[in-house]
Amino acid sequence: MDSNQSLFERAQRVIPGGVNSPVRAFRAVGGTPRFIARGQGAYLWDAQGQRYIDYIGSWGPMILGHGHPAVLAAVHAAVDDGLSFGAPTERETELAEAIIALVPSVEQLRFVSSGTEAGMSAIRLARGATGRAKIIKFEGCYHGHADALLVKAGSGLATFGHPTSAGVPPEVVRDTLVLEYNNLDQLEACFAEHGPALACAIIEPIAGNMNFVRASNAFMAKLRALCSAHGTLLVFDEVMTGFRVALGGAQSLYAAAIAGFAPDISVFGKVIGGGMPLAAFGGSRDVMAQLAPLGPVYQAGTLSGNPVATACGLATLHEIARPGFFDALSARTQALVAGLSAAAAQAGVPFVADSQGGMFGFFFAPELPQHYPAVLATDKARFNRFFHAMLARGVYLAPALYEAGFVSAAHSADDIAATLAAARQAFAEPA
Ligand code: KE4
Repeated sequence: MDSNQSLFERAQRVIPGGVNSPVRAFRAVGGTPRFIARGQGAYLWDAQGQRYIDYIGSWGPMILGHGHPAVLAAVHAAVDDGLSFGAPTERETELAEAIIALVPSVEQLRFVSSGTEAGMSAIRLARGATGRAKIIKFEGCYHGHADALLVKAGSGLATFGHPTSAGVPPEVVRDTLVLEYNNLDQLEACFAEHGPALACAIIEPIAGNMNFVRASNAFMAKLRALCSAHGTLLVFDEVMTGFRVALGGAQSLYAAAIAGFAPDISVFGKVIGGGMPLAAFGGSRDVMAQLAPLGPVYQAGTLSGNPVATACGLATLHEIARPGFFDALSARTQALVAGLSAAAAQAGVPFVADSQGGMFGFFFAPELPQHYPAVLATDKARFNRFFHAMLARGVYLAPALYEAGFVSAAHSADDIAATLAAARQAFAEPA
């Protein structure tokens, strides 16, 4: 069996960086990426037969763990009926109905094949529905790699984006205004200056793409109020948080805390595909009526609503909607986070952690960051050492400081205990 290193060297000869998504290359943490041979339950096995407790879960989709029998049965049955038709199927309607039943703010939705495609389409829809060009995003939030969203500007008042990626011309990001997450003053100032020109504000309600940073209720309430006052659409990017932090997504948590709260457009992915390429964006009937073939906003996709992916997603949603699922998942994740904090405290290591539902994050810092600059100020070197100390002990955490972690329903109390035992040793390692 080839080693991870030999597989990595071979992959790099034919695939840029040896990976099909940059974060997989371990460049943030160093070392050799693990080439995964298979997954089962809470575990992954790499090409060398090494088993890991998996806290990435394919970056969120695998909320049931790998190889859930009901999901595999649904996928096998769908495969036998055909891989793709390019024509409508009943199961697309079933999955749309299932999602809409769980998310009151969504009356209609459209399936696509990735979170990027869903986020990109949501922005185009917001611009088409409002006839406006400018959009707000927040520093540290990631909404996929569509040009207009691949922007990271300096802090400070809404500024013209400076693309972090080559190939994104200035004219494409001219209308992308980047604000500091949780910064009420910047929000007020931006709407005061640009309000009538703002098509939408897109936000990760819990920012998993800067590890784990919550938008405060005050900030979210203000964002909602300013969007409503200026006719700007509030776009909730729930690709990561949807059906992960709660059955109704992060928006269900804000709706419980803020009277009448609801986003105008929601973006979903990851969990709703159960590990297959499937994402969606949705909103009110009026907004969604702007989409072709009904309205002037064009959006399309050869594999959108793919029959195998919808079977996988539907089976996954069916399982997570069972009574008690999220209570159990939340309790398991909270036990992990509390145990990590206790182990770090015992070792005298500055460490903070947080979780919601089956999503968690942690920082080597004295307190939880509230925005991207604070995340940047945490101890990244210590994070990287901890990552490798855990990997060496068979615990696979996200290989980057700016990523969240995920617990599945397959993670047992013994898996959490084994993780905490490894963490106690890792925290004790000399800095
Ligand atoms: P995809 O195009 O990767 O399916 O989704 C893009 C996306 C959109 N919105 C949010 C909030 C997301 O987290 C993502 C994708 N997340 C990353 C990990 N943080 C996917 C992993 C990767 O890039 O390989």
